[in-house]
Amino acid sequence: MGKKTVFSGIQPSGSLTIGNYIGAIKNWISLQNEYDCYYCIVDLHAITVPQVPKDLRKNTLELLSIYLASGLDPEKSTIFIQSHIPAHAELTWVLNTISYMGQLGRMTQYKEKSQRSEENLNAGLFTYPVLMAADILLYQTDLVPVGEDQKQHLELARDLAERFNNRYSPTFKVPEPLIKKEGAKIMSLQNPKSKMSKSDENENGYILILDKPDVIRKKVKRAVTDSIGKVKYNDEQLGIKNLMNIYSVFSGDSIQEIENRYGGTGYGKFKEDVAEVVVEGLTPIQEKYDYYMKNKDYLEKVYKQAAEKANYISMKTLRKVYRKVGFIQR
Ligand code: ATP
Ligand code: LTN
Repeated sequence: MGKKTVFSGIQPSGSLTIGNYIGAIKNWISLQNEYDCYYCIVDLHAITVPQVPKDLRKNTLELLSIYLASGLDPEKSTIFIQSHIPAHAELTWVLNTISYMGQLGRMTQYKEKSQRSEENLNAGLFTYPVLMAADILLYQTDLVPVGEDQKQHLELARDLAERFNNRYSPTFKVPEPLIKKEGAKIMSLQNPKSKMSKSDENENGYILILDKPDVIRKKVKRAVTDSIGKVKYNDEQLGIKNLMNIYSVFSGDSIQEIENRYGGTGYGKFKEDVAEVVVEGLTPIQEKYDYYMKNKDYLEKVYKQAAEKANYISMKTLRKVYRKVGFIQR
């Protein structure tokens, strides 16, 4: 009783990178004891770009296995699949009616994605952040742990909550983003000016959570750095800065400790050690992942049980909303 609520989600749209792990999942784990946490697999969001149905099913179970293997605990957190809870789509519709086209058109992610697929632009991509707002607001969420790139969407969720509350009467909690400074934005290993992204065409740009040790070593070795040759944390050396962030998150060592240790050794040894801390961090996750993927019955038990709670809580909010906008009780 009295615990604050946390909500976050990831799309089951392909293999996760260490950017997703560091920016999202890793932070979620530490919140489990203190908060009432909802961790969602947002499959409704995933279909805003074309998906092969059988791959989407597979990716969904893979993502659930990664959640569990990383340390999300179904005894502590509600780990569920978005499409299992009808209230998400239903609240989205209501929120669509108070969303301004202009504001949605200014969303950076929408602008980027719409430039990439100009001829086949679907309306789901446009209202994507409204669905995200519905996810968050249904659970009366206090805190939303995400990477830096989701900040603008969070701002929209807050605007919609306030707009609804003002237009009708207080209904939604206004959520706060929780963005960790270290690792909020892990950059591409090939271009440290752009975000590490699983949709990068160059696979050397990202490390996947499920990449094998040798692949990780190879990718880190090829990571773009500079000709300065000194391991120092600053904006002149974005590649090195990014590798230091990765090292720091996986080892728990501070940036200062890393600078002291490698300041005089050059990049070769530093990169080798970066690869090793990443391998060390990911190996136990990969082992547990294989275990969960072999236990589909267990996975089913987890998401079905969680859906019951998510459904109960989300319906409480949806009923209020429907009453306030003037719908007759079902
Ligand atoms: P894509 O790269 O295909 O556009 P994505 O990797 O951003 O997708 P999402 O499902 O959109 O994947 O993001 C899931 C979570 O991971 C979000 O909280 C997001 O902020 C975080 N995240 C994604 N990439 C990074 C990154 N490079 N650094 C830090 N956090 C990240
Ligand atoms: N848009 C988010 C995924 C997402 C989400 C959410 C995150 C969907 N619904 C609710 C936090 C809370 C992304 O990371 N691309």
